Amino acid sequence: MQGRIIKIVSNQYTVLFENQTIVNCVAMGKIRLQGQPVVGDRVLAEKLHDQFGIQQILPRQNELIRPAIANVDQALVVMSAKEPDFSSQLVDRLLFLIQHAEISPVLILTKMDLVCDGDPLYELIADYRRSGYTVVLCRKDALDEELAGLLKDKVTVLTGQSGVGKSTLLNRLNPDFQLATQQISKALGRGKHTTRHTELHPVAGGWVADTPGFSSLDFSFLSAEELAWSVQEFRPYLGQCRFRNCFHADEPGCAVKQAVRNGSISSIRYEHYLEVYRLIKNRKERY
Ligand SMILES: Nc1nc2c(ncn2[C@@H]2O[C@H](COP(=O)(O)OP(=O)(O)OP(=O)(O)O)[C@@H](O)[C@H]2O)c(=O)[nH]1
Ligand SMILES: [Mg+2]
Ligand SMILES: [Zn+2]
Repeated sequence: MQGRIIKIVSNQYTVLFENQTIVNCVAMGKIRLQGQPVVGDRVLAEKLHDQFGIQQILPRQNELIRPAIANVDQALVVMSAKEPDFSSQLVDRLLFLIQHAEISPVLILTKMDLVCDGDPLYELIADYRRSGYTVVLCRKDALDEELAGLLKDKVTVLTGQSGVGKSTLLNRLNPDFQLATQQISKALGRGKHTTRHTELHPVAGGWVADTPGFSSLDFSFLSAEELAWSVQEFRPYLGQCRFRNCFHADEPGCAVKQAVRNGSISSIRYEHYLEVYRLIKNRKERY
């Protein structure tokens, strides 16, 4: 039987089969050769005695490392306007990692009820929209119709820092949910991350993975070449630089820098690219 892993808790794999039944499975020893199964994996499973065993992980269409998930149609970069403060540096770093995985990103701004008209944040929002990103604004006590429309018939992963309101969004979209959110867990005296595991939930006619918020991002597996390719806005200009191995930093005749100068590429995104580029370069120099 073929299915998709929708939840993993220690050695228990919850699989949604093609006939829409949801069954707890164990992983057979031989699939360890294929690496660790992750949420979103398409798998083949068989009934053995009284339980189902996952026999094979089918090839992944795409995958993210943190949160660990495979085969998603899109990733929502969830960032709060306030509490924690909006950081376009963090958003851009997430965008680079998501685009590196060839997943399409959508930017979701939560807690817009905490922002006044005329806040400088609106300039940043306009900058993302000019760059071609879809930006959805969300607030407490509002209908999220636009967001619901984006989720229909798709598999979506939520990514973003702890406390930005990922679980709150899903609870609002589906009032049947009772996903734990930060206030509740504070009362329980738990640690910083309220959501403890990645899980796909049926929401608004699609499947959405709530994930634990991250506390740091990892660029250690990315080369400088891969980074430049991970900036969506650079792609039309790559290959037009004077030097074939241009990193769009100090080189003359750089088509990317020219596009930044004439406003076709956001200078904010370019600065954030340069920061990560230097991180990667300095890491190399240390070895
Ligand atoms: N004012 C306001 N508060 C919000 C909004 N969305 C979420 N919050 C609050 O933000 C806090 C954190 O929300 P969570 O949904 O737990 O955040 P999370 O992203 O799931 O956090 P982790 O599970 O730790 O990654 C909660 O106290 C929410 O009530 C919003 O739109 N407006
Ligand atoms: Mg959560
Ligand atoms: Zn260049």
